[in-house]
Amino acid sequence: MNSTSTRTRSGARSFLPTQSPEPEAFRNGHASRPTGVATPASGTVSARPRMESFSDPALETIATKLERGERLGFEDGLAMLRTRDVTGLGALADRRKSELWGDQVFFVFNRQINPTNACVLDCKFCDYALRPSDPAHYAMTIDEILGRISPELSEVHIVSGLHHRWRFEYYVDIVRQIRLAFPKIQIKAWTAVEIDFFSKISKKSIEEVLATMVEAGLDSMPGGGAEVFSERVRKELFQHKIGAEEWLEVHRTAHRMGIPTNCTLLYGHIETMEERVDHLLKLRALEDEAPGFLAFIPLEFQLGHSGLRARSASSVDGLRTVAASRLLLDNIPHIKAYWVMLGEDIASIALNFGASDMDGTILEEKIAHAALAASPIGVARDRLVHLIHEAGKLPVERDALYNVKARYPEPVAG
Ligand code: V47
Repeated sequence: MNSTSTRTRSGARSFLPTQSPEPEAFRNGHASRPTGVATPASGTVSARPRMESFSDPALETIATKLERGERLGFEDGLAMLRTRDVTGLGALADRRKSELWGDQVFFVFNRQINPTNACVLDCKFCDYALRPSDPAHYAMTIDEILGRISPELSEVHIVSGLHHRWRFEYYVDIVRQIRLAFPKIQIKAWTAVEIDFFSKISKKSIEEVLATMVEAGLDSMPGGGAEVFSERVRKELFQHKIGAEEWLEVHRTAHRMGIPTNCTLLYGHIETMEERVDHLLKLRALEDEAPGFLAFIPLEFQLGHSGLRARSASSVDGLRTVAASRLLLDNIPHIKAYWVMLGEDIASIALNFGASDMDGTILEEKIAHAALAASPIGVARDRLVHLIHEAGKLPVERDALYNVKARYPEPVAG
């Protein structure tokens, strides 16, 4: 593990680094070693004098709080999401990110697999899932799933629809057969929504479902399905899906069992800024209570055929959301710039707005592309390395659990 993990009595552990980044991350002229000291769960104690100046007085207040190691609150979150001084906010978030990770930006050689798009939930915002009665739906056999995997991958990321006929044992077998065929590949599988569904169809507790998955080969869990923790939005857009309490309970249980997970926010649809901030604070509270998040991924809503909005969130809104997340989620190690939904260019810019991870090569993205995302459906490793270099950062290839696999220092000119 790249970060020093700190275990609590329940088995939950924080992956936030307890020390400044290793000096070798700063070879090849990639920035000087940061002087700030990251203090988990309580913001930052910075040894550096303030370099930023702000046109928005709210950012002055926030910068002062950060210098004092004070935690940011709800009003700070709102001010960050609304500020017109987006570069000032970005500078603050980039400083915090550098205190945690230096100039390193992480990515993984991975593939996404979506075993079926048949789903019993019928969420209004989702263009990927089809009703079970729709003859156009697909459902993969285990051989079809295995056929998509090659041994060089570090991670497979599996997210599925909730199939009307598949039994719990089939979902377990997907994990088991991948583990048997590719013992070195880490398996990041099933969102909290799927785990909750498995619990219902198998009549097992969340803990039993997770234990069965771990025994079959699961290494970590992705962060999807959280959408936005608002009952108002849930009733409007995804009324049959689990709400905040159940989503948080699945991740709480996973963390207590020592399973690392991610978390997400789906933004840019009908949610308010207040609902975004409330969502972020609920994630932060869970990480305080039962640590175990590796990364937070802000997912920009892709309009697709949903008709929910005339336009997608602006690029500036995307950058503010990344930066505000970095500063509010002071106890979560990484913020991902998810190039699939942000687009490659904005994702590369987001690496100077607090993001420290680009997810990965992905190779076959279906969810955002069903909703007409303009990004490629997958990218080569070289492309991610290039996007990270373009942002002036140091690309670090990792595995699913953030063990470092390779560093890609910029070729020295001349
Ligand atoms: O849960 C569905 C969202 C999620 C749309 O954990 C949409 O490392 C945008 O969670 N526009 C799946 N988003 C993706 C996801 C994810 C992606 C990358 C990394 C990780 C990780 C997790 O996508 C779903 C849902 O929240 N989604 N439809 C849409 N039209």
